[in-house]
Amino acid sequence: MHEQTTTASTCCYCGVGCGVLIEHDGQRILGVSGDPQHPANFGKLCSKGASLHLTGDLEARALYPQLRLGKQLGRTRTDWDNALEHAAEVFARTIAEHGPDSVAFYISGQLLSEDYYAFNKLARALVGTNNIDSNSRLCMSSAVVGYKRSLGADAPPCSYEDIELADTLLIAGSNMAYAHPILFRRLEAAKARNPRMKVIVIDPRRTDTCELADLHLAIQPGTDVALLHGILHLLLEQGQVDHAFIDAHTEGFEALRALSADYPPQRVAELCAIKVADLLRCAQWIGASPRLLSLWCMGLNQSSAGTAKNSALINLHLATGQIGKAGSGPFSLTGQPNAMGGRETGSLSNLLPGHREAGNAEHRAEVAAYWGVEALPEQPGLSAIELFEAVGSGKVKALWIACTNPAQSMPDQHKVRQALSECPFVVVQEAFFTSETCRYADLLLPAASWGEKAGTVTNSERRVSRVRRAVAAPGEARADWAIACDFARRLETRLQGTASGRFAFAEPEQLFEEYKQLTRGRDLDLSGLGYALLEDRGPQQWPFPAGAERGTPRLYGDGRFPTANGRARFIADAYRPPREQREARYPLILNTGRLRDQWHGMSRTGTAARLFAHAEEPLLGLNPEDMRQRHLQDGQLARIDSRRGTLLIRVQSDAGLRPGQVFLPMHWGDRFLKGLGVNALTLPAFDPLSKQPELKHAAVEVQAVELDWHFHALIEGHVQQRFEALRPLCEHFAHASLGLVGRDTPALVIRAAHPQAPSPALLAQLHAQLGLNEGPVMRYDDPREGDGGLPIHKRVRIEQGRLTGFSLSGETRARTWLRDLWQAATPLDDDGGAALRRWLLAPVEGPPGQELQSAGKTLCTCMNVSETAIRAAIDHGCDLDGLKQSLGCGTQCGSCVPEIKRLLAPPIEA
Ligand SMILES: Nc1nc2c(c(=O)[nH]1)N[C@H]1C(S)=C(S)[C@@H](COP(=O)(O)OP(=O)(O)OC[C@H]3O[C@@H](n4cnc5c(=O)[nH]c(N)nc54)[C@H](O)[C@@H]3O)O[C@H]1N2
Ligand SMILES: Nc1nc2c(c(=O)[nH]1)N[C@H]1C(S)=C(S)[C@@H](COP(=O)(O)OP(=O)(O)OC[C@H]3O[C@@H](n4cnc5c(=O)[nH]c(N)nc54)[C@H](O)[C@@H]3O)O[C@H]1N2
Ligand code: SF4
Ligand SMILES: [Mo]
Repeated sequence: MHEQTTTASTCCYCGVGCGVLIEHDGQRILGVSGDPQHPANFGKLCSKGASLHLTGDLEARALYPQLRLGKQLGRTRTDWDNALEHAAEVFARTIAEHGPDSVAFYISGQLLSEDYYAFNKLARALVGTNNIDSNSRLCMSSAVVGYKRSLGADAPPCSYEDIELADTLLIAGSNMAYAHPILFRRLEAAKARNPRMKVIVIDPRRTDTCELADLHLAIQPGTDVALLHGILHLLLEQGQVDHAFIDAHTEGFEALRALSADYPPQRVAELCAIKVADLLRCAQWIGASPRLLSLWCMGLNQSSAGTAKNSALINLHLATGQIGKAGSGPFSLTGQPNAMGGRETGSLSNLLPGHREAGNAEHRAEVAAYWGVEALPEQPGLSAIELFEAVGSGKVKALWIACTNPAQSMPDQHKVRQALSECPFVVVQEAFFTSETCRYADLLLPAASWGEKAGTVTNSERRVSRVRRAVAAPGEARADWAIACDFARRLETRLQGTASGRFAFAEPEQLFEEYKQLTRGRDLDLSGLGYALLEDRGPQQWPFPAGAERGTPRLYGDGRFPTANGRARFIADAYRPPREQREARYPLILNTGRLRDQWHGMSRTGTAARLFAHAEEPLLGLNPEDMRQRHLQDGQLARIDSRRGTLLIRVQSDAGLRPGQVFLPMHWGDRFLKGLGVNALTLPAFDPLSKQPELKHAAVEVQAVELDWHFHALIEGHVQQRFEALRPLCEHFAHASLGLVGRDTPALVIRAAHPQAPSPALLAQLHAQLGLNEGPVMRYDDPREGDGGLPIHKRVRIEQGRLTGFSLSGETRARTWLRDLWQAATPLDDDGGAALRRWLLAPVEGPPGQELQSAGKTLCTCMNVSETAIRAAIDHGCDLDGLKQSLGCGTQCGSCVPEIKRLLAPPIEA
């Protein structure tokens, strides 16, 4: 018997960095709840955080090192010793033959600071390359450049409590209702307390975040710089800039003033396709606001003008003196749980630990001296897009990937996949063997994951929190820092003859202690922090220099900025349109982003059936008018093409999208959806300064496809095993998607479509893998060939009097009804059941007179309340409180509240 106990840690999803209490018995994680003591969330969790204990199915975990010795061979299990000796041998040989820049590391904002530090030291001090970049390149690098250019250092100057203290909030390119839900809850509460608070949302789409907006500027995608300069133009005209602040604390205003003259309201309204009146109102609120806070995320960063967008937004704060005060400032929201830690430890190719620059000789010398090496490499390192290009062209011959899934998340997948398959040696350090990138691993190293590893992370408000270990890692999985250090020691021996002791870390705390000294005296000074202090006093905001009593909630209150002359800088970048424009062949613009309940490539969230209830399969959203023009119906299959790739996917009309724009969630890669996922379509163009790719703007076309043969199946139990067995079969079909459904008992759902029916052998294989070929299975087989019809095959599995699986091939009308029978566990062995049984194999949507109960999507994941039930209650006159009381929806994590509000008061479309 193991005692049940609780370990405090931090959520492993978004950059809000909520504190979680992990309930466990030392072996298994049994539950999670919000940590009431944690200053990010004060006990609350969103739908993802609250279901952490339901994710991470062991059957999907990488458990043992696996190695293959030839690209044509399969990987076989090996031990750590052999795995890391082999890796050290290949890296040492490659470095000896082709130099240190022939190897590269591609790491992640989901690593802990200790992991990050270990990898950095390994790449720069031991290998001698700056080829170490992270997925933060796809995420935060425009914000990094934005802050540094404008303010002198990469530091978001605000605190979460500023959300509560602001009078006007400018939310630009952030769907925080989905992506930073707990901050959105804080904003909801603050606005409820202070109805005079104004919320302005700048987003081409109408998102759930717009539920709080007093003004939604649905700008043409990519036109933010024009809009922000246009606002400044109006502020100047209205005399609403703070000249005293500008004179005392900034430089470069004249050039910006001159530039902003080019952005008069009429021109800006046209460029952005918004009303002049809305632009005026926006500028009016901003100019009159005593406290202006702006929040932004990927709508600004993921752009070929990402740094210009960041700078243009920061310009507004400098021009109005809205920085360094409570309730004001430019506050970039970080995406991943430790995107900030990556920036601090120097984990982009152009950075060094302690907010230093790899291109700065003095900085290199400081770090080299601290690490006890002669020098650090001068040659600039490759950024993510360039790095994969160099892999593709053969310049990089050994690649180490940790905690990121580039075969899903990088743009232009065809090229990325090509590069990965041709690279002589790919190491993938992963917690889940299921990720798309694992397929390309010559060496797969199993990593410990959330709940199993210890260290620190920094959230969006510069707050350092402890991540603690609750249970042991499964199989032979090891912590990321430990893998990096073990490899480093072996590589050192091969490169230098002996191990220097530079990687002799036994505990993550030792890494933290070593790393923090590199921040001493720098803007992010962490030298006063330590595990013991974090233990005693809880999470702390940097800077926290040695001897400090407390952390620093707000920066720049004295108007001094960490630039050479202490002044912040106005940046005058003109508006440039996005790289790819509409044209006759590709008349639509593809926007991509997050859903509420999925996380990136779904390696973790994709193991929890509950998290599919809000969005069961990936749907391409189009404006109703674009649907009509293309003769598309909701749920129909369509083909989306860009210059780089194609995807077959179902479409859905979405009045929140303006004509000419389409939206695809970023989550479904080729594991859950046949094809190379959303990034088959996107382009690798990037911002010239931040090198962040333009993931939100690709020219595409969408057209209906008619596929005659359709297949729909559901099977309960062993979902991961079945998934692995069924996924390869999907390659035979033009379209296929897989997902999970259910709450207590998960089931696998598979949908496929093809121009013609599959061979009997293939169908038999499908049925075998679904467990529908033998046992208590009802069958219907109609060969109907010759009269233009397709053969029809149906299977229904009934165990202990209830339906536990079914497949419909060639004719799928009953799919929703059968799903309902499964979901409701309707008894099929009593009298009523006998009446239903007759209809199970019939070519009907359900028995006559039977009203389809289909719940549709689940809005409230916590209380399991469907959209259908909520609509019905609204029809009976319920308001939000009534819904909460009668159905319980929205009473737990609150993530569904914006969507419920939308049902209560549908927006009036212009
Ligand atoms: N549920 C969930 N939450 C997450 C994540 C997740 O995978 N799932 N991932 C985390 C990570 S790593 C990140 S980086 C964050 C991302 O968080 P967000 O950036 O908030 O999320 P996205 O959906 O990527 O994009 C935000 C919005 O940008 C808009 N947009 C597109 N183009 C433009 C434009 O040109 N201008 C403007 N102003 N807006 C535009 C999109 O319509 C979209 O609504 O989320 C974090 N939180
Ligand atoms: N089209 C489009 N593409 C995008 C975006 C977009 O908005 N649109 N957003 C971009 C952004 S902002 C981001 S941040 C990226 C995210 O893209 P990725 O970094 O590829 O996303 P994840 O799926 O979170 O990958 C993390 C991987 O690490 C594994 N893992 C989890 N825990 C651990 C651990 O403790 N150790 C190790 N070693 N592995 C672990 C997970 O199983 C998972 O496979 O996607 C980018 N790509
Ligand atoms: S908002 Fe949700 S996903 Fe983000 S840290 Fe908090 S609980 Fe985790
Ligand atoms: Mo991100």
